[in-house]
Amino acid sequence: MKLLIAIPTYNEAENIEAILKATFDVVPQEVEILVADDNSPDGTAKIVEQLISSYSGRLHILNRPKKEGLAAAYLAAFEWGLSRHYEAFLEMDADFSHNPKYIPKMLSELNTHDVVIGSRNIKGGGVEGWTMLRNIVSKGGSLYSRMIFGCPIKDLTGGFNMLTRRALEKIGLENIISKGYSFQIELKYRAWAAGCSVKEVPILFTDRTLGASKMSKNIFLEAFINVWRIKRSVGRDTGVDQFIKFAVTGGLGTLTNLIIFFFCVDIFGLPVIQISTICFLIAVTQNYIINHKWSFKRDTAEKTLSPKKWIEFIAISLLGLAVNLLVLKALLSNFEFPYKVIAQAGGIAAGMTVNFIMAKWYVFRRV
Ligand SMILES: Nc1nc2c(ncn2[C@@H]2O[C@H](COP(=O)(O)OP(=O)(O)O)[C@@H](O)[C@H]2O)c(=O)[nH]1
Ligand SMILES: [Mg+2]
Repeated sequence: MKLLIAIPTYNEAENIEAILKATFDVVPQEVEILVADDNSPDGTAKIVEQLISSYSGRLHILNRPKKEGLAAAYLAAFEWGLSRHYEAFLEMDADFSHNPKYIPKMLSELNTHDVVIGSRNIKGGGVEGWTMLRNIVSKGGSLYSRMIFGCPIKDLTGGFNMLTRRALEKIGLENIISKGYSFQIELKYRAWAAGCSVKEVPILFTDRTLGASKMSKNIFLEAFINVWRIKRSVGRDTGVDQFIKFAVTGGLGTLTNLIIFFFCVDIFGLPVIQISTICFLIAVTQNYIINHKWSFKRDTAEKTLSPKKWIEFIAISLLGLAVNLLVLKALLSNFEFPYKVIAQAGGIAAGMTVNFIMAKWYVFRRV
């Protein structure tokens, strides 16, 4: 895949030459780099311009008149690449925080995914050289936005991300509202919300040794608030519609169960317990199929039905049943009910909620 590496720079004169060399050393021949410089006072752009001839067509520069923030630089770089022949894009810092050695592995994952994230927050990944505070800010930021978005990506704040042209088109760059660092969060969340398949690849992030970070308290606060604006702007619902569909599916399953039970037991006189078990399995299978194809269609990781997920779904259904019975028992032994069916309704509500959460976050979970 023809990859364009976009490197935004602001005062990276100390790093730029070395990072370009280190990157070109490890990537395939057809990979190119675009440096998007905001007229750095330290002359970063000059250095790049002098190197262009020695990389024979593989190095480009986008000179921007003034400092407009990370988001604007990346958006301009993406647009530059989209209007040319590139099929994939990589975001990367100029400061060696993102080790170019991970690029080939990320690129290979891009054959089967729309977005590949260099992730510090999964097994095998991590951060080196950061203060505890900076670590907490980054991890906390990822967790915070994950929770608000209801999105399972573990490293939402990171800036080492690869996206296909298709992913950028699905996101619709004109929709992006972030100006600063929340751009990284927004880009990934929008891609995921638009249905892109996302893969996290572990990376060891190393703090810069040269030059200064542009991260500040204001930038952090901006991101903190922006997460809510992004959520509103994307307008992805929080799962209420999924819950309703899930409940309808459960109702249909119960109906199927009762119909089969009626014919087998009441008409043909077959044994109650065995038939009831079979009815349960049939209803649960029906629920699995409808949930896969309808309630969680948006989220399902697998394109097709799978025996593994079917078994998982049976397991969570049994768990839901257990919760139902436990709550029923607890309610009956602790409270006085005029009708026991009220306690059963409570049990069903609890069981269904547990079931729904497990279905959404385990069985049908995407990523
Ligand atoms: N063009 C451009 N690049 C920027 C701007 N702010 C930061 N950068 C670059 O974006 C990358 C990430 O910034 P950095 O200071 O390393 O942030 P940190 O890694 O979060 O500490 C670096 O390559 C910076 O030079 C900006 O306003 N414009
Ligand atoms: Mg950096």
